[in-house]
Amino acid sequence: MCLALELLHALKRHGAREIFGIPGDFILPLFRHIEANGILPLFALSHEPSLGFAADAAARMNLGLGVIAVTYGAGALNVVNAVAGAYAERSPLVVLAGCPGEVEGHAGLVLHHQVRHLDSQWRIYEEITCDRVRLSDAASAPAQIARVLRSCREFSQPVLIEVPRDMADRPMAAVPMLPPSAFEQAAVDECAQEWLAKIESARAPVLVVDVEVRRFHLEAKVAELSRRLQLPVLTTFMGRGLLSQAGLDVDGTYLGIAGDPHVSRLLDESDLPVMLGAILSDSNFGVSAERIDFRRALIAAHREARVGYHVYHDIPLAALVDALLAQVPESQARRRAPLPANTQATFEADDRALCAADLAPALNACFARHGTPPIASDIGDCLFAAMELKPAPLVAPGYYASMGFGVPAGIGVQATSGERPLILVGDGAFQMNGWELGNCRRYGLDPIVIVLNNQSWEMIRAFQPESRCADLGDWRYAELAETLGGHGHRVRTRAELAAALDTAFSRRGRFELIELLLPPGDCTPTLKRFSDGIRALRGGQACAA
Ligand code: TPW
Ligand code: MG
Repeated sequence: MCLALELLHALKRHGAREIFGIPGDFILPLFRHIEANGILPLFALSHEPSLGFAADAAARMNLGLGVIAVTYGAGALNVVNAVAGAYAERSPLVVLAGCPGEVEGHAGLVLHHQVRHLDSQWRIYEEITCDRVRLSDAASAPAQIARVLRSCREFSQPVLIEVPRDMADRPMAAVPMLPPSAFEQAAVDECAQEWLAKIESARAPVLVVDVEVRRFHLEAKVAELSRRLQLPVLTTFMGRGLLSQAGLDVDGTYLGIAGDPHVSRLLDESDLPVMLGAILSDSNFGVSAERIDFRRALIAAHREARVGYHVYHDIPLAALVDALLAQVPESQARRRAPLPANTQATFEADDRALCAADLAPALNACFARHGTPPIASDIGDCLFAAMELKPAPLVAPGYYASMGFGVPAGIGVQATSGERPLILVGDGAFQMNGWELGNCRRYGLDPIVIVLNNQSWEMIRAFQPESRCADLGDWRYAELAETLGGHGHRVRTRAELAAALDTAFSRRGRFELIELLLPPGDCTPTLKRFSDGIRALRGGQACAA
């Protein structure tokens, strides 16, 4: 077979289900093969950043690989921010990027889409990928593709595969499936033993789970581990929704000063946080009034495991969880009762004007009637509203925090899983790429989209009230929905919101956009506590959102 077909088959074998792409002449030969044989269906969107967000969300959702196909330079560089987000938040994304063929690269002319050097694209991607290959030699390409796809899975981070324009049709051997990278089982066992001894002698150990637990398919095993160890379990902000499908009610999501004090106390007063797959970011832990001392924690993430001052290298999270399970006997004891959930599910559908605090109760009540969908959220107050929802599978840029994630991420979730998602997005983020919804009809996608229209970049206003640039005006997003092929609802009161949600959840076929008219200056109780808390922690100084 040819290089393009072998590459597509290899992607599928490694867990890809579809490709999000925008063509250009350097990648057109590959697109011909993508379209002709249907090994992986193609979802063409409108703007490259959206490809990255959609594929990233697809990877997070389906626990496989997200794939994008873009042209040289203008295409690949247009998606850098989304790939950077996937790198930071550990999402396995494969970037198939076109590049010049061998002959044209040496013809003495600079080529269109070339920045500085022919390999500027490659150099820029060095910073945001964990492995890379340029397929300029068909003989060595199968082994190199295999290595790169293994890196993508094992580090759960983006990789770059450059496909020179003249290589797609070259004959190539099949791509082998490499065994997992070697690690020392004895080191993993010793680490597990050391961890368990620490847990045994701790006064108040607490398990904290974050995104790598999902990335490496460990939710069921970690739920079982927490049952056997009888430990309280928290998710991080970034890990909200984890374990919600593993039959375990977690004690809550750690939001420090912005969260439920009972939940925060579990971690703030713990002498031994046991952190599985945790990103030690400010959004996860900077909200602690106690300034968590990570030297007293057990931390496993990014193929490392820490115990106090020392570090075990090359410890895959999955191997460590297996070793812990092997060393902890099955417990007959019932798991201790988790803290009661503080998600409000009663909602008075009256004629009072909406405020941001109404969104979560209205949605929780709606989920009770219609079932809980997977959720894709943007950054902004909508993500704080998501923290007030009943835990559900959630994809959101909780750490890297790029606006523009929500709408394409929802498209990615439905494209890959077939499940109808709920998308939460602010008006500012919707302005960036909300029109991607126009692609839904072609692909038979019908997400439910909630636009929080507070006519402002409210997060910016929360941190710097004097900034006039945060005023966005009223764009009447519900009317845009009709133009883009969906149904729009513009709601002002609680009764209107409840009715729009019921219609949206029971009608299928087109996307449903519910525009919530919220007063500028209003925000969810969680964002209020978060911004007040951050300001207090930083001694009243203004900070960037
Ligand atoms: C790509 C900085 C973080 S939140 C925010 C900005 C500008 C305002 C969001 O407005 P929106 O939501 O969507 O109306 P809300 O609830 O605050 O009103 N550029 C990028 N990403 C980020 N995070 C910013 C700027 C930012
Ligand atoms: Mg806004």
